[in-house]
Amino acid sequence: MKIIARFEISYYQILNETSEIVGTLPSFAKDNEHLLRLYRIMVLNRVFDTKAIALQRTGRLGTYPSSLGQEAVFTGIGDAMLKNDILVPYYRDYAAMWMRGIPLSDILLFWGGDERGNLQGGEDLPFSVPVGSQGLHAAGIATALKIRQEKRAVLTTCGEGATSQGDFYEALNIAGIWKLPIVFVINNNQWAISVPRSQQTAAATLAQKAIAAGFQGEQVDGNDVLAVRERVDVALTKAREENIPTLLEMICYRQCDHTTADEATRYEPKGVRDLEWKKEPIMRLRRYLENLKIWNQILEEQLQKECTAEVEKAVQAYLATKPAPASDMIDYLYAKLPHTLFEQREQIKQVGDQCHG
Ligand SMILES: Cc1ncc(C[n+]2csc(CCOP(=O)(O)OP(=O)(O)O)c2C)c(N)n1
Ligand SMILES: [Mg+2]
Repeated sequence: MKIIARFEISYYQILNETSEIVGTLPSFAKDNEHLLRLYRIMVLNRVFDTKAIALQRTGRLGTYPSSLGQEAVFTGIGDAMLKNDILVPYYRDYAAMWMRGIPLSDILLFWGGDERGNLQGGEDLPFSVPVGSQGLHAAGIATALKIRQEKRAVLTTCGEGATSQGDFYEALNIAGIWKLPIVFVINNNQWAISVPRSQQTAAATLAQKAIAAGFQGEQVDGNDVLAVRERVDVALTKAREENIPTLLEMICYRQCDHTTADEATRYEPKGVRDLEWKKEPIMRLRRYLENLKIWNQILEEQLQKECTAEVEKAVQAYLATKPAPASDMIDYLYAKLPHTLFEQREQIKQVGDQCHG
């Protein structure tokens, strides 16, 4: 017997739970303005989530999945991506979407649902509610970029539950064998609705799922925005420059119900959330900024006010938006409408016009 292959999975952390630097400080993190920008976006993300839940509870928004406790993952991703890269998200990546130009009011419109008398997904948004299928779409896009020899990367996200879906493995496999310019990010928030990570897979890490596909997987502290930003940047550069795919497993915790339609107290063991809260990303960075003497209570209050005003503006725009015509659900699917859908479109239009008329 001889060993013919060995594999290791690394875990990356830069800013630890008690806000101390424990890893090599990347150059972006030596720029105070950059650190403040990351902090502001995470706070905006949290204020937005709080408001969206309030809208749902008062009957003005459909079902909403919060990103509470996961802000560092999506902020780090949004910050590391270049404008030209392509994000193929799932459904909690609000910070990344916002940083890439999607207005907060559009995110609200997406989740608007029937409560607003609107149709779910009435806006032409580049995100939907996939669980694991988006990896294949992302691999397809990455294939196109490679064929066209464009120096751009695709980044796709999913939850840890999604990694049990067959499509996920197929996407990794093709990314490995075709050497695609792609980064897979798993937001491992420990829960897939009521299914805990421990019941999702017998594998020691989710990152190691990349090994079978022939490329590197690594774990990153998903509560550490510095580590997230750095590892995503490294992975995107490898994708863009060398067509090397990477899988990043971000370790964090879902500090909220799965969605507003869920009640986690029915299945979540008592005390775990509080324990995990000690690692949460926003206070962690805030303490670090305070230690650097570039943040204080006055600036915090000012930021909270600014974020509230920005979210309020988005809410007003959302509430003032007329419901999209029902025929939109056909109109934005094809460049040229297939003739078999003409009749159906007419019927939808008539019913829709009656509803909205
Ligand atoms: C193919 C498919 N199966 C099941 C669902 C129902 N569903 C929606 S979200 C979800 C849990 C996903 O958990 P995870 O991937 O960990 O992401 P998280 O919601 O925790 O961010 C499930 C099972 C779905 N939308 N699509
Ligand atoms: Mg999950």
